[in-house]
Amino acid sequence: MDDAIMQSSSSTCSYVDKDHSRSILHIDLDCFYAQVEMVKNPKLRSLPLGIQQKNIVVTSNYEARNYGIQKCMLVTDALKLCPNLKLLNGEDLHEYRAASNKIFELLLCWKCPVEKLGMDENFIDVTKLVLDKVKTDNHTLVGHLYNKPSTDCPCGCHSRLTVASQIANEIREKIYSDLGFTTCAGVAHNKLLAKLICPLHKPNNQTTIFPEHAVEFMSTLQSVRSIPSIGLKTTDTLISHKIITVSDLQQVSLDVLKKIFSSDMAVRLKSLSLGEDTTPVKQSGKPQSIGLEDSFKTVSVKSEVEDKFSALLQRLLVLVREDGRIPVSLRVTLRKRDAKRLSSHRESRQCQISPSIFTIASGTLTITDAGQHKLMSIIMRLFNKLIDLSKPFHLTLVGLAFTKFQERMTGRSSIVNYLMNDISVQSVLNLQNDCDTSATSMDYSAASPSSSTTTDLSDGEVEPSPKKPKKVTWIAKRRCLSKEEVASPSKLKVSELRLNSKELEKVSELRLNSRDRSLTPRASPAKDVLSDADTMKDVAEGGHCDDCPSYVDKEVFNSLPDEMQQELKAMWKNPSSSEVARSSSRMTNKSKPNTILKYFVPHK
Ligand code: TTP
Ligand code: MG
Repeated sequence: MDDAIMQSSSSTCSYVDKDHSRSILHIDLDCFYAQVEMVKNPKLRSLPLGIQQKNIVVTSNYEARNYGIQKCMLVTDALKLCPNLKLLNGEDLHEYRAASNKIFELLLCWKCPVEKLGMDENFIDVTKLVLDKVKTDNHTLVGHLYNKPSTDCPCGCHSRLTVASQIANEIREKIYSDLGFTTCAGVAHNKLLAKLICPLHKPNNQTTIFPEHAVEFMSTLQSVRSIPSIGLKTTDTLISHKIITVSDLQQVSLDVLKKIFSSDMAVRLKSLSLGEDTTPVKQSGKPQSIGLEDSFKTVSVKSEVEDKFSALLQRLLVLVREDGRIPVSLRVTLRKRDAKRLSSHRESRQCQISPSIFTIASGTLTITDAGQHKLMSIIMRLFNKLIDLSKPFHLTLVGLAFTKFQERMTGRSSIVNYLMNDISVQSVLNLQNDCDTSATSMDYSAASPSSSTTTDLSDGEVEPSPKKPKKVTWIAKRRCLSKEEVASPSKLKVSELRLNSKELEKVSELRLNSRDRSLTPRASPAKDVLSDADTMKDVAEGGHCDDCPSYVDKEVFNSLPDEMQQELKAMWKNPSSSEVARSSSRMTNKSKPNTILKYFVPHK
């Protein structure tokens, strides 16, 4: 590296001034796919085992690693190193995903923020837990420590991280005893160091690093690419300026970096090189999209593409069922090979789909043959838009992903939130006969999840994004809705809630759209949504909860989440304070979005 752009990093010694208050764990499963197979079939443990995807060994157990087998090695090369290598096909990720979810759920038991990173890694912010425990007893560090401390840090981080190492050990033991998986853990005061220190003693071990050794540890990393948030493009730019190792990055002056990158980026790169990272552990929820891809040599015939999509769809539907949310958007991806240029590129198209393609049976998301047929026709329509079939085409990958979802159940505390998802869907339905043709030129950009994909709203499958209810958009789209598409499984909530006659009476001059209700998928006749006649009569018979008005169906009431029951009870006690009542009072204010008002349509 040029001397001219180097500077002494004396500031790197001032770790004492920095904030070390957090205690972060990074937990990584050992040889994950191979372990899943070994847990399933313990006889495999004593064999060198490789997990094969296409012609690559994506991972292997540590027995196989003793032969020099590395991740992502060609099968042919791996077999040269270890002719006895037992190979299992790992292209179906189903069981790996299931194991990953179980681990994540187990980690939630510690009641700390858990951030899932890929399938076999998780961050856990145990700061609060540590603060509770650090006051008691003397603590001994568990596992390895990256360098012995010369002096104690005045902020007390050594004690805290020592306690964190005990918690890491406790968590790892629990994962092993409950699920049978061995793990590695990194313990540090930030995510960057926890992740980077984690693999230092593999497998089945853990390492802690104190803040004072951050700079020195980072300087041991050979490539700037080792830093997780530095991608390929940034690496290339750094290398083009002869900044190759993390040590180079530590020493280059901030001014020089600012000439290459934006000011913020330069500061971030500098901080990372010194092992500084303030990003929080963000509690993970369900994934934003669920997708699968299949790559192959070349496919140039439409019927073959259809077969590939059909197989992919079957596997994707299994994942969606496990997830439990109702998909409302579907994306198709193709990788096209340009034979002349010897290059490939990806293209995607997506469209919104009706939640009514899916049904709920005994609380489980299901899809009928007709629904699958419908999805296949949507997929092939998107495919036709991506490919000009009048010309030859060569594909090397097809992908399918559900990219937006509608929650079926919410744990949210407000009854208004509970109704919100339905509101967005039902409003589309209710607008069926209320066309505003002037809205056809509306901007649909809100529906586009990313610039890399094309949102195609010209397809028949149109539903608004539940999170972004835009009335005008729905109006513009509603003409595309076919009859079978207008039912919404989410309306089950309405039927279960049974907004009753008394509530409806409060909503003078309004009625629930009976046509929509008759299309509710799961509802049994007994529990179906109210008919027009029902809306005007007291629906409840039989027992009633003590605090409920007589017209409330006790069974339905009891099936609601506790917080919602409480909210309803409070509302019945004091109607003026309730969300529903507040919503009711806004009945005539059409400009207010997301109120219960949208549930109802005025009599024509
Ligand atoms: P890793 O955590 O990188 O590897 P690992 O868990 O198998 O091994 P280690 O003990 O070193 O942590 O990846 C997790 C899983 O992801 C791995 O078991 C297989 C899969 N994987 C791929 O599918 N493709 C890849 O390129 C890599 C690196 C992993
Ligand atoms: Mg791993």
